[in-house]
Amino acid sequence: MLTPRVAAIHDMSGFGRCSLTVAIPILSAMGLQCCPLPTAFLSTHTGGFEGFTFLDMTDEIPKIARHWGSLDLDFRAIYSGFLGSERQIGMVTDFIRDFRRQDTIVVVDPVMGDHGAVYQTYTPAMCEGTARLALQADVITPNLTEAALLLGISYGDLPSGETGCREIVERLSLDGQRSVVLAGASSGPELTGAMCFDAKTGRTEAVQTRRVPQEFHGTGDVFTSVLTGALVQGASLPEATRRAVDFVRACAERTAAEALPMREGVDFEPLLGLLIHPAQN
Ligand code: PXL
Repeated sequence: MLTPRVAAIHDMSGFGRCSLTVAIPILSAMGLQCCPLPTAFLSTHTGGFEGFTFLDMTDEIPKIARHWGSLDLDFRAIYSGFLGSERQIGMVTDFIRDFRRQDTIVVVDPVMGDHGAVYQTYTPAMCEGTARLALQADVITPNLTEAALLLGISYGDLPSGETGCREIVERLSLDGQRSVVLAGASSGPELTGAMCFDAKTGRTEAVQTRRVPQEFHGTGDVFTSVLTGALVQGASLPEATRRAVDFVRACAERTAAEALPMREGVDFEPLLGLLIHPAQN
């Protein structure tokens, strides 16, 4: 059987564990072929470092897409995340239009910010574009900051608690047309996880685990990479969300025990074995 392919449209940050340095190993461990389409190359991610380099790859994207098109590649998933410029929004939209087949799962992680703040390189026009790109998705995976931006409300005005998170995912579902997995949704003081609305069943479910009382960089990318991999493996949305929530918790527990600086991301590499697909052993 052909190893399923995932087109992963994210930046490559050389240090700090996020985007492609997370998506490639996670999808590979899950038995999937990750085909990276880099949006930018940075020396580090932008959260907590100063003086990072930023090589914009915008002009490469249509060339890569054209070459892949000439090879007739098909992808079981198209998974996009951090984008490098406003122009990339139209390019990623075109990529989805050109490569989407009947069984392709389109996951748009509407990466824009975290903890109530927008990332340094994300302009208001890029945030508007991200919302437009997210209209093409089968599944979106915002955190709370991104959910507020997509809803056009301020972070402080988000409805709170489990009921509030249910309301958020349902409002973001485009009348039930799009699945939404809200990352970082908490149903109680000792808990964290996600709230998911599944457009296939019309059901909203909280997927929770015990909270590790510390914040880490890059957990959104770890989360959505595992979720995407599990969906390609055939898991339902709530099952895929459970795998993602449990893996992020395992990473957070390990990283908290090692007291790594937040900006270095989660120490996920020694835990990749948890994701290995049984068929591969
Ligand atoms: O984890 C999201 C992300 C991805 N890529 C880059 C980032 C961030 C968040 O800060 O800076 C370059």
